[in-house]
Amino acid sequence: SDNFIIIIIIIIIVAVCSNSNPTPQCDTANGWEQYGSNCYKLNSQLRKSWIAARTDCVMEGGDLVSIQSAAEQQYVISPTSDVWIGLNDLEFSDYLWSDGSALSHTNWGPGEPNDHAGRENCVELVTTQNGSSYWNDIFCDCHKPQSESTGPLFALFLA
Ligand SMILES: [Ca+2]
Ligand SMILES: [Ca+2]
Repeated sequence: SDNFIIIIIIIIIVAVCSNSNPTPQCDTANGWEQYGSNCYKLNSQLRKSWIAARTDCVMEGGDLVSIQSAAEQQYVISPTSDVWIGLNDLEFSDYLWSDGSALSHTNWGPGEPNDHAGRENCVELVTTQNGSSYWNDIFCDCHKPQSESTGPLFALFLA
């Protein structure tokens, strides 16, 4: 029975190893783009609340984007001025990413997050005219982006 246990252990190890492919297969035919070890997609749905935007991302197998570094923030520059990202403090007093990743990098605008009226619990990514960007906490039931002409939301596919 010692041999049996060893065989079981080998089977378990093989199963784990075969699952640890670090390279995602981004569904480029459906608009997903690879950057680093993640896949990203501009969601063309216009004017959604944070919850509705996140639901769209989850339905596609991803989540609202989490931004882990200045380099990733440079990649995630919005062509519009206001799109949702995954950061929120809906459930806890600390800000958390909706995909469960840790908050390791921040890009708050001056004076943000200010939790205006005590109910700014979701975060928008604002891109300025010169191409820089910052985060602002804002009401979750705002409909983002406000522009009627273009309106991508960024989503992160969890490979
Ligand atoms: Ca808040
Ligand atoms: Ca704010």
